[in-house]
Amino acid sequence: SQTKEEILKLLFQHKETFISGQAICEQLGCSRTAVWKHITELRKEGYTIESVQKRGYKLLEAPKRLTKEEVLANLNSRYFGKVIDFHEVVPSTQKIAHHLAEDGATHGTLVLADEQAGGRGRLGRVWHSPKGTGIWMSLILKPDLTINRIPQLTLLAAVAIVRSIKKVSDVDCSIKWPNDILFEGKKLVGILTELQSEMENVRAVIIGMGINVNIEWADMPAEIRDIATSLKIITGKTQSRVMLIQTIMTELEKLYDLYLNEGFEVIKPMWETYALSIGKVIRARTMQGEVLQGVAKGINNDGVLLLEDDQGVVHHIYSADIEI
Ligand code: BTX
Repeated sequence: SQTKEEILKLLFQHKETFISGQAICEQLGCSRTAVWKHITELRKEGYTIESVQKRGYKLLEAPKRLTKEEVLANLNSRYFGKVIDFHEVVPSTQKIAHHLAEDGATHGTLVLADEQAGGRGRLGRVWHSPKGTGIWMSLILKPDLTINRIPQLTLLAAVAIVRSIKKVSDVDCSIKWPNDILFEGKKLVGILTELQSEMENVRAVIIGMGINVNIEWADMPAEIRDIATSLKIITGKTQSRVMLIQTIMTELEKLYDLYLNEGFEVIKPMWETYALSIGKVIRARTMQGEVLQGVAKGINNDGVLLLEDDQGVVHHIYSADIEI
């Protein structure tokens, strides 16, 4: 129920301290008996909650499950992730986000799942999203931007995620244009940006983010074992999905505001500091199946990749798979 969720949020916010039953009642406008009833239910769900007379309640331990209350409890953003649509298991958060966006979901709504049974990448590829081990989420944005600027949002999201991973897990990763975040050549994060538009007008943008947080090597499907990694594999430690989601929401919002105020020009140099392929010989397989080889010169102000072939011709690449 709504009240139970609110109580849980308060308990997470006061994690190290006691919060009195009285304070909970006053904040939520419910009775002491109601509070006590919900605390009992939460205990049944696996929360260890200490209660001491005259001091109140203190959350000692939460089940390892991902919950939206824990994410919301200490979220410092203004819009991003302030409304969370959480699911234990879904086919794809991307699909749900599309429906919600059509039904008028607000800017910054986040669809989050503990497991995806039909997670997808670009061109209908599979994105493996095993239970309890990763961050599988889709952020709904309602930007006032023209269609040609939308690819910039993928690059912006990549910067925000790289920075958040550094903050939370102290891991330095790089970005492979356009949508992969790698660590030592292995894929840690995939980003899928999709949009809903009417003629030239963007109605909604959905940024899908798949982050391998605590997936272990042994649990990876065979087909990605050689190409994928996770924060746990890299650091040897279980990492907090909650903290990473919270950090990504704030970082992403900060960069997005900056982007709206000052344009992609300010995001571009940030992106370039993490970019992997600039100055290197790469092969680009475009979505039309064309293969181009040459030196990656960088990206232009639209976020388009510039590739110079051995004749000195510079090609503009809008979307492709890159081999380095
Ligand atoms: P992509 O098309 O660039 O990459 C897909 C490829 O990545 C697959 O063909 C496979 O080789 C590899 N792969 C699949 N699963 C994993 C994994 N867990 N870790 C590393 N490599 C993998 C990338 O597409 C964009 C992925 C976005 C995923 C998010 S999750 C939340 C949202 N919902 C949804 O269905 N998709 C997005």
